[in-house]
Amino acid sequence: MKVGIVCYPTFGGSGVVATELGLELSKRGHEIHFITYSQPVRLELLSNNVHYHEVTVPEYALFLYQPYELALSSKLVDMVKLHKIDILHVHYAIPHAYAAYMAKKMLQEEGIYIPIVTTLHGTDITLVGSHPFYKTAVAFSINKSDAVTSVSESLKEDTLRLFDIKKEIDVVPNFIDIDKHHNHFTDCQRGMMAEDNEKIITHISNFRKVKQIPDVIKVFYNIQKAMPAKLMMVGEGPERESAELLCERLGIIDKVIFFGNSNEIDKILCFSDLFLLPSITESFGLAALEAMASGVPVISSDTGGIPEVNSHGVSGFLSSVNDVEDMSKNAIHILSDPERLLEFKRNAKEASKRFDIHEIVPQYEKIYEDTLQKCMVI
Ligand code: GMT
Repeated sequence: MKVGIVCYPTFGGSGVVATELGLELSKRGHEIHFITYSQPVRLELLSNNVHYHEVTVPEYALFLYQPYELALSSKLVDMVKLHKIDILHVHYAIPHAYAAYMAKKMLQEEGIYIPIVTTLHGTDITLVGSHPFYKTAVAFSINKSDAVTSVSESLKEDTLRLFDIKKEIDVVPNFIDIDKHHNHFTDCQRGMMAEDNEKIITHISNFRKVKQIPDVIKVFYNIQKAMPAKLMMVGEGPERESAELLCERLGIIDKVIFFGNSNEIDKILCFSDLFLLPSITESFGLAALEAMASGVPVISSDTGGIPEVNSHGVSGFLSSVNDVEDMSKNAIHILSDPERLLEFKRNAKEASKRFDIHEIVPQYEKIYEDTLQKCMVI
Protein backbone atom coordinates (compact mmCIF):
# COMPACT_ATOMS: atom_id res chain seq x y z
CA MET A 1 0.00 0.00 0.00
CA LYS A 2 1.14 3.57 -0.58
CA VAL A 3 0.32 5.61 2.51
CA GLY A 4 0.59 9.39 2.84
CA ILE A 5 1.18 10.41 6.47
CA VAL A 6 0.47 13.97 7.59
CA CYS A 7 1.69 14.97 11.05
CA TYR A 8 3.39 17.63 13.13
CA PRO A 9 7.12 17.00 12.74
CA THR A 10 8.16 18.41 16.14
CA PHE A 11 9.10 16.76 19.43
CA GLY A 12 5.74 15.71 20.78
CA GLY A 13 3.46 12.75 21.02
CA SER A 14 1.44 12.80 17.83
CA GLY A 15 4.48 13.42 15.60
CA VAL A 16 6.42 10.66 17.31
CA VAL A 17 3.55 8.19 16.94
CA ALA A 18 3.05 9.10 13.27
CA THR A 19 6.76 8.75 12.52
CA GLU A 20 7.17 5.42 14.31
CA LEU A 21 4.02 4.15 12.59
CA GLY A 22 5.35 5.13 9.16
CA LEU A 23 8.71 3.51 9.81
CA GLU A 24 7.12 0.27 11.01
CA LEU A 25 4.72 0.22 8.04
CA SER A 26 7.69 0.66 5.72
CA LYS A 27 9.38 -2.36 7.35
CA ARG A 28 6.18 -4.28 6.65
CA GLY A 29 6.52 -3.52 2.94
CA HIS A 30 4.39 -0.40 2.51
CA GLU A 31 5.56 2.73 0.71
CA ILE A 32 5.34 5.69 3.06
CA HIS A 33 5.19 9.39 2.18
CA PHE A 34 5.52 11.86 5.06
CA ILE A 35 4.01 15.19 4.07
CA THR A 36 4.70 18.02 6.52
CA TYR A 37 6.57 21.31 6.95
CA SER A 38 9.89 19.88 8.12
CA GLN A 39 11.44 16.46 8.44
CA PRO A 40 9.95 14.72 11.51
CA VAL A 41 12.48 14.63 14.37
CA ARG A 42 12.46 10.85 14.73
CA LEU A 43 12.71 10.30 10.99
CA GLU A 44 16.43 9.79 10.64
CA LEU A 45 16.57 7.39 7.74
CA LEU A 46 14.90 7.93 4.43
CA SER A 47 14.97 4.91 2.14
CA ASN A 48 13.45 3.70 -1.08
CA ASN A 49 10.11 3.19 0.63
CA VAL A 50 10.22 6.10 3.11
CA HIS A 51 9.88 9.53 1.53
CA TYR A 52 9.54 13.02 2.91
CA HIS A 53 7.81 15.84 1.05
CA GLU A 54 8.13 19.31 2.48
CA VAL A 55 5.21 21.71 2.57
CA THR A 56 6.50 25.25 2.12
CA VAL A 57 4.45 28.32 2.82
CA PRO A 58 5.87 31.36 1.06
CA GLU A 59 5.88 34.48 3.27
CA TYR A 60 3.60 37.15 1.94
CA ALA A 61 3.42 40.47 3.76
CA LEU A 62 -0.29 40.93 3.12
CA PHE A 63 -1.12 37.89 5.24
CA LEU A 64 -1.08 38.32 9.00
CA TYR A 65 -1.19 34.49 9.20
CA GLN A 66 0.39 32.43 6.43
CA PRO A 67 -2.18 29.92 5.03
CA TYR A 68 -0.55 26.58 5.91
CA GLU A 69 -3.64 24.44 5.27
CA LEU A 70 -3.91 25.86 1.76
CA ALA A 71 -0.30 24.93 0.99
CA LEU A 72 -0.78 21.53 2.64
CA SER A 73 -3.91 20.66 0.67
CA SER A 74 -2.23 21.65 -2.61
CA LYS A 75 0.81 19.55 -1.70
CA LEU A 76 -1.42 16.59 -0.84
CA VAL A 77 -3.13 16.78 -4.23
CA ASP A 78 0.23 16.94 -6.03
CA MET A 79 1.78 14.08 -4.03
CA VAL A 80 -1.25 11.78 -4.33
CA LYS A 81 -1.16 12.24 -8.11
CA LEU A 82 2.62 12.02 -8.50
CA HIS A 83 3.17 8.98 -6.26
CA LYS A 84 -0.22 7.32 -6.75
CA ILE A 85 -0.82 7.31 -3.00
CA ASP A 86 -3.66 4.94 -2.00
CA ILE A 87 -4.69 6.40 1.35
CA LEU A 88 -3.98 9.46 3.52
CA HIS A 89 -3.52 9.03 7.26
CA VAL A 90 -3.66 12.37 9.05
CA HIS A 91 -2.55 12.74 12.65
CA TYR A 92 -4.14 15.55 14.63
CA ALA A 93 -7.42 16.99 13.38
CA ILE A 94 -6.31 20.63 13.21
CA PRO A 95 -5.70 21.54 10.44
CA HIS A 96 -4.66 18.20 8.93
CA ALA A 97 -8.09 16.55 8.63
CA TYR A 98 -9.48 19.79 7.24
CA ALA A 99 -6.70 20.14 4.63
CA ALA A 100 -7.02 16.47 3.68
CA TYR A 101 -10.74 16.88 3.04
CA MET A 102 -10.03 19.83 0.73
CA ALA A 103 -7.42 17.74 -1.11
CA LYS A 104 -9.90 14.89 -1.43
CA LYS A 105 -12.50 17.19 -2.98
CA MET A 106 -9.96 18.65 -5.43
CA LEU A 107 -8.84 15.15 -6.44
CA GLN A 108 -12.45 14.04 -6.90
CA GLU A 109 -12.80 16.73 -9.58
CA GLU A 110 -10.12 14.82 -11.49
CA GLY A 111 -11.75 11.44 -10.94
CA ILE A 112 -9.30 10.35 -8.22
CA TYR A 113 -10.72 8.98 -4.96
CA ILE A 114 -8.47 9.18 -1.92
CA PRO A 115 -9.75 7.85 1.43
CA ILE A 116 -8.77 9.69 4.62
CA VAL A 117 -8.04 8.13 7.99
CA THR A 118 -7.92 10.68 10.84
CA THR A 119 -6.25 9.89 14.15
CA LEU A 120 -7.23 12.07 17.11
CA HIS A 121 -4.41 12.60 19.59
CA GLY A 122 -5.79 14.72 22.39
CA THR A 123 -5.17 18.41 22.42
CA ASP A 124 -6.80 18.63 18.97
CA ILE A 125 -9.98 17.62 20.81
CA THR A 126 -9.72 18.46 24.49
CA LEU A 127 -7.85 21.77 24.52
CA VAL A 128 -7.79 23.43 21.10
CA GLY A 129 -10.38 21.70 18.96
CA SER A 130 -13.33 22.21 21.26
CA HIS A 131 -12.74 25.99 21.37
CA PRO A 132 -15.78 27.69 19.80
CA PHE A 133 -13.54 29.28 17.15
CA TYR A 134 -12.52 25.85 15.81
CA LYS A 135 -15.25 23.47 16.92
CA THR A 136 -17.47 23.58 13.81
CA ALA A 137 -14.57 22.94 11.42
CA VAL A 138 -13.12 20.18 13.62
CA ALA A 139 -16.46 18.33 13.87
CA PHE A 140 -16.93 18.72 10.11
CA SER A 141 -13.46 17.32 9.32
CA ILE A 142 -13.94 14.35 11.64
CA ASN A 143 -17.34 13.55 10.17
CA LYS A 144 -15.95 13.79 6.63
CA SER A 145 -13.06 11.39 7.31
CA ASP A 146 -13.52 7.87 5.94
CA ALA A 147 -12.23 6.35 9.18
CA VAL A 148 -11.51 7.90 12.56
CA THR A 149 -9.31 6.54 15.32
CA SER A 150 -8.47 7.80 18.78
CA VAL A 151 -5.50 6.86 20.93
CA SER A 152 -7.53 5.94 24.03
CA GLU A 153 -11.05 5.07 25.20
CA SER A 154 -10.99 8.24 27.26
CA LEU A 155 -10.28 10.40 24.19
CA LYS A 156 -13.04 8.66 22.28
CA GLU A 157 -15.49 9.50 25.09
CA ASP A 158 -14.28 13.11 25.19
CA THR A 159 -14.72 13.43 21.43
CA LEU A 160 -18.26 12.07 21.52
CA ARG A 161 -19.10 14.33 24.48
CA LEU A 162 -17.64 17.52 23.00
CA PHE A 163 -18.65 17.18 19.34
CA ASP A 164 -21.62 16.01 17.34
CA ILE A 165 -19.88 13.01 15.77
CA LYS A 166 -21.65 10.74 13.32
CA LYS A 167 -18.66 8.53 12.56
CA GLU A 168 -17.63 5.34 14.32
CA ILE A 169 -14.41 5.95 16.27
CA ASP A 170 -11.99 3.02 16.58
CA VAL A 171 -9.64 3.07 19.55
CA VAL A 172 -6.10 2.20 18.48
CA PRO A 173 -3.77 2.83 21.40
CA ASN A 174 -0.31 4.28 21.00
CA PHE A 175 2.50 1.78 20.87
CA ILE A 176 6.13 1.18 21.64
CA ASP A 177 8.90 -0.83 20.07
CA ILE A 178 9.68 -3.06 23.04
CA ASP A 179 12.89 -4.36 21.43
CA LYS A 180 14.29 -0.82 21.21
CA HIS A 181 13.67 -0.31 24.90
CA HIS A 182 15.34 -3.53 26.04
CA ASN A 183 18.19 -2.00 28.00
CA HIS A 184 20.72 -2.60 25.30
CA PHE A 185 23.14 -0.14 26.83
CA THR A 186 25.90 -1.98 28.61
CA ASP A 187 26.74 1.28 30.32
CA CYS A 188 23.92 3.72 31.02
CA GLN A 189 26.49 6.33 32.09
CA ARG A 190 24.46 6.80 35.24
CA GLY A 191 27.62 7.91 37.03
CA MET A 192 27.77 11.05 34.92
CA MET A 193 24.38 12.17 36.22
CA ALA A 194 24.24 11.14 39.85
CA GLU A 195 26.09 9.51 42.73
CA ASP A 196 25.46 5.81 43.32
CA ASN A 197 23.28 6.51 46.36
CA GLU A 198 21.13 9.10 44.56
CA LYS A 199 17.79 8.18 42.99
CA ILE A 200 17.17 9.57 39.51
CA ILE A 201 13.73 11.06 38.84
CA THR A 202 12.80 12.04 35.27
CA HIS A 203 10.19 14.16 33.55
CA ILE A 204 9.88 14.47 29.75
CA SER A 205 7.45 16.82 28.02
CA ASN A 206 7.03 19.93 25.93
CA PHE A 207 6.77 22.05 29.10
CA ARG A 208 3.31 23.39 28.34
CA LYS A 209 0.91 24.50 31.10
CA VAL A 210 -1.05 21.24 30.71
CA LYS A 211 2.00 19.27 31.94
CA GLN A 212 1.72 20.90 35.38
CA ILE A 213 5.49 21.44 35.65
CA PRO A 214 5.35 23.09 39.11
CA ASP A 215 3.95 19.80 40.50
CA VAL A 216 6.88 17.86 38.99
CA ILE A 217 9.23 20.13 40.92
CA LYS A 218 7.20 20.06 44.14
CA VAL A 219 7.04 16.25 44.14
CA PHE A 220 10.78 16.11 43.55
CA TYR A 221 11.30 18.66 46.33
CA ASN A 222 9.55 16.28 48.75
CA ILE A 223 11.48 13.25 47.45
CA GLN A 224 14.89 14.89 47.89
CA LYS A 225 13.97 15.78 51.48
CA ALA A 226 13.46 12.06 52.14
CA MET A 227 16.50 10.66 50.27
CA PRO A 228 19.40 11.74 48.04
CA ALA A 229 17.99 12.33 44.54
CA LYS A 230 18.44 14.14 41.24
CA LEU A 231 15.78 15.38 38.80
CA MET A 232 16.23 15.16 35.01
CA MET A 233 13.99 17.62 33.15
CA VAL A 234 13.89 16.79 29.45
CA GLY A 235 12.17 18.97 26.85
CA GLU A 236 11.62 22.55 25.88
CA GLY A 237 8.59 24.81 26.13
CA PRO A 238 6.93 27.87 27.60
CA GLU A 239 7.10 26.71 31.24
CA ARG A 240 10.81 25.97 31.31
CA GLU A 241 12.01 29.35 32.54
CA SER A 242 9.56 29.52 35.43
CA ALA A 243 10.49 25.92 36.28
CA GLU A 244 14.15 26.91 36.63
CA LEU A 245 13.15 29.89 38.77
CA LEU A 246 11.04 27.65 41.03
CA CYS A 247 13.99 25.28 41.49
CA GLU A 248 16.18 28.22 42.46
CA ARG A 249 13.59 29.56 44.87
CA LEU A 250 13.29 26.13 46.54
CA GLY A 251 17.09 25.86 46.77
CA ILE A 252 17.28 22.66 44.70
CA ILE A 253 18.71 23.98 41.41
CA ASP A 254 21.98 22.05 41.93
CA LYS A 255 19.96 18.80 42.04
CA VAL A 256 18.06 19.44 38.79
CA ILE A 257 19.38 19.06 35.25
CA PHE A 258 17.50 20.78 32.43
CA PHE A 259 18.44 18.97 29.22
CA GLY A 260 16.26 20.78 26.68
CA ASN A 261 15.02 18.68 23.77
CA SER A 262 16.90 15.42 23.39
CA ASN A 263 17.14 12.65 20.85
CA GLU A 264 18.55 10.37 23.55
CA ILE A 265 15.38 9.72 25.51
CA ASP A 266 16.13 6.00 25.78
CA LYS A 267 19.58 6.69 27.30
CA ILE A 268 18.09 9.05 29.88
CA LEU A 269 15.34 6.56 30.73
CA CYS A 270 17.93 3.81 30.99
CA PHE A 271 19.37 5.36 34.17
CA SER A 272 16.06 6.66 35.60
CA ASP A 273 14.41 5.21 38.71
CA LEU A 274 11.07 6.99 38.52
CA PHE A 275 9.06 8.99 35.96
CA LEU A 276 6.72 11.88 36.89
CA LEU A 277 3.68 12.84 34.79
CA PRO A 278 1.30 14.99 36.85
CA SER A 279 -0.54 16.49 33.80
CA ILE A 280 -3.86 18.29 34.05
CA THR A 281 -5.08 16.25 31.08
CA GLU A 282 -3.43 13.65 28.85
CA SER A 283 -5.20 11.65 26.17
CA PHE A 284 -2.71 8.81 26.47
CA GLY A 285 0.68 9.75 27.95
CA LEU A 286 3.15 8.33 25.46
CA ALA A 287 6.06 9.58 27.57
CA ALA A 288 4.84 7.43 30.46
CA LEU A 289 4.65 4.38 28.17
CA GLU A 290 8.19 5.03 26.92
CA ALA A 291 9.35 5.20 30.54
CA MET A 292 7.57 1.95 31.43
CA ALA A 293 9.08 0.16 28.43
CA SER A 294 12.49 1.14 29.80
CA GLY A 295 11.53 -0.34 33.17
CA VAL A 296 10.81 2.99 34.88
CA PRO A 297 7.75 3.12 37.18
CA VAL A 298 5.39 6.08 36.76
CA ILE A 299 3.88 8.50 39.28
CA SER A 300 1.09 10.27 37.43
CA SER A 301 -2.23 11.98 37.66
CA ASP A 302 -5.32 9.85 37.03
CA THR A 303 -6.62 12.01 34.22
CA GLY A 304 -7.76 11.22 30.64
CA GLY A 305 -6.17 8.12 29.13
CA ILE A 306 -3.33 7.78 31.66
CA PRO A 307 -5.14 5.08 33.70
CA GLU A 308 -5.33 3.00 30.49
CA VAL A 309 -1.52 3.00 30.46
CA ASN A 310 -0.27 3.26 34.04
CA SER A 311 -1.80 0.62 36.38
CA HIS A 312 -2.25 1.85 39.94
CA GLY A 313 -0.10 -0.13 42.36
CA VAL A 314 1.47 -2.16 39.54
CA SER A 315 3.48 -0.04 37.09
CA GLY A 316 3.34 2.98 39.41
CA PHE A 317 0.64 5.02 41.09
CA LEU A 318 -2.16 7.39 40.07
CA SER A 319 -3.28 10.43 42.08
CA SER A 320 -5.80 13.20 41.53
CA VAL A 321 -4.54 16.15 39.49
CA ASN A 322 -2.67 18.58 41.80
CA ASP A 323 -2.43 16.12 44.70
CA VAL A 324 1.30 16.72 45.24
CA GLU A 325 1.19 15.17 48.73
CA ASP A 326 -0.21 11.85 47.46
CA MET A 327 2.20 11.77 44.51
CA SER A 328 5.14 12.46 46.85
CA LYS A 329 4.02 9.77 49.31
CA ASN A 330 3.69 7.21 46.48
CA ALA A 331 7.05 8.15 44.98
CA ILE A 332 8.83 7.80 48.32
CA HIS A 333 7.02 4.48 48.92
CA ILE A 334 8.43 3.04 45.68
CA LEU A 335 11.92 4.52 46.00
CA SER A 336 12.60 3.85 49.68
CA ASP A 337 12.76 0.05 49.44
CA PRO A 338 15.22 -1.43 46.88
CA GLU A 339 13.22 -4.68 46.58
CA ARG A 340 9.99 -2.78 46.00
CA LEU A 341 11.64 -0.49 43.46
CA LEU A 342 12.90 -3.51 41.55
CA GLU A 343 9.44 -5.06 41.53
CA PHE A 344 7.82 -1.87 40.23
CA LYS A 345 10.51 -1.61 37.55
CA ARG A 346 9.80 -5.18 36.42
CA ASN A 347 6.03 -4.56 36.49
CA ALA A 348 6.36 -1.35 34.49
CA LYS A 349 8.26 -3.12 31.75
CA GLU A 350 5.81 -6.01 31.73
CA ALA A 351 2.77 -3.68 31.57
CA SER A 352 4.26 -1.84 28.58
CA LYS A 353 4.18 -5.06 26.52
CA ARG A 354 0.42 -4.66 25.97
CA PHE A 355 1.35 -1.79 23.66
CA ASP A 356 3.93 -3.60 21.56
CA ILE A 357 4.26 -2.06 18.10
CA HIS A 358 3.88 -5.50 16.50
CA GLU A 359 0.42 -5.88 18.04
CA ILE A 360 -0.85 -2.37 17.33
CA VAL A 361 0.41 -1.49 13.83
CA PRO A 362 -1.56 -4.37 12.20
CA GLN A 363 -4.69 -2.71 13.62
CA TYR A 364 -3.94 0.36 11.48
CA GLU A 365 -3.22 -1.85 8.47
CA LYS A 366 -6.62 -3.48 8.94
CA ILE A 367 -8.30 -0.06 9.13
CA TYR A 368 -6.56 1.00 5.89
CA GLU A 369 -7.64 -2.20 4.13
CA ASP A 370 -11.25 -1.97 5.34
CA THR A 371 -11.44 1.71 4.40
CA LEU A 372 -10.07 1.10 0.91
CA GLN A 373 -12.49 -1.79 0.49
CA LYS A 374 -15.45 0.32 1.61
CA CYS A 375 -14.45 3.18 -0.70
CA MET A 376 -14.19 0.80 -3.65
CA VAL A 377 -17.77 -0.34 -3.05
CA ILE A 378 -18.94 3.30 -3.00
O1 GMT B 1 1.56 16.02 25.02
C1 GMT B 1 1.59 16.95 24.25
O2 GMT B 1 1.48 18.07 24.63
C2 GMT B 1 1.79 16.71 22.77
C3 GMT B 1 0.54 16.13 22.22
C4 GMT B 1 0.54 16.07 20.71
O3 GMT B 1 -0.50 16.39 20.20
O4 GMT B 1 1.49 15.67 20.06
O5 GMT B 1 0.39 14.82 22.75
C5 GMT B 1 -0.89 14.23 22.65
O6 GMT B 1 -0.76 13.10 21.81
C6 GMT B 1 0.09 12.08 22.31
C7 GMT B 1 0.21 10.97 21.28
O7 GMT B 1 -1.02 10.40 20.99
C8 GMT B 1 -0.44 11.57 23.66
O8 GMT B 1 0.40 10.57 24.18
C9 GMT B 1 -0.53 12.74 24.65
O9 GMT B 1 -1.12 12.28 25.84
C10 GMT B 1 -1.37 13.86 24.06
N1 GMT B 1 -1.27 15.03 24.93
C11 GMT B 1 -2.33 15.50 25.61
O10 GMT B 1 -3.43 14.99 25.57
C12 GMT B 1 -2.06 16.69 26.47
